[in-house]
Amino acid sequence: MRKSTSLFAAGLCLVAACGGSSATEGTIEITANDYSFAGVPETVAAGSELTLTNASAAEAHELVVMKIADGEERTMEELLALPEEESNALVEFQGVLVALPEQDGVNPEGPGTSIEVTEPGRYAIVCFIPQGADPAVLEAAMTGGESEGPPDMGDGTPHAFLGMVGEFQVEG
Ligand SMILES: [Cu+2]
Repeated sequence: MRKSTSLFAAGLCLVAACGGSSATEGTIEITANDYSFAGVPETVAAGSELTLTNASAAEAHELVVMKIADGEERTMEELLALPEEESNALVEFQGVLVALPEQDGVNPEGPGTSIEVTEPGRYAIVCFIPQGADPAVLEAAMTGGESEGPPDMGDGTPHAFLGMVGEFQVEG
């Protein structure tokens, strides 16, 4: 019965023009550049899926999606500047897609090429891959299977600190 209720709600939405809400829904295609995300809507409808396309020919990028704690109003810059344990306690990991240069993002830990956002709230997207990391090392780690620990991606500045962050709101 849930299904028919939501269909009914969608019908109402059409008639009432949805009160001017402009939440983007469906599949949201985010593009990674060196070093920023493009195509990030301000508001996203709950149940939408995020995908990642890497437009860079040189760098690998990732899309880490985190839900920010309700009531948290500091900017992404302020949250990133906090000690790691403190910022970790303020966010809830939702998923990650990794994209090699000029490729689409895939879940490095299993099947899947998208991340669904279901709960309303404020979300952060971040890329933590270090600047200058060798995409071949990352690719080997993703396809290897017998990797021990995280791949050695060098000690470059994580892209997040070069501006590769974004945020959006999920509306129920
Ligand atoms: Cu990146």
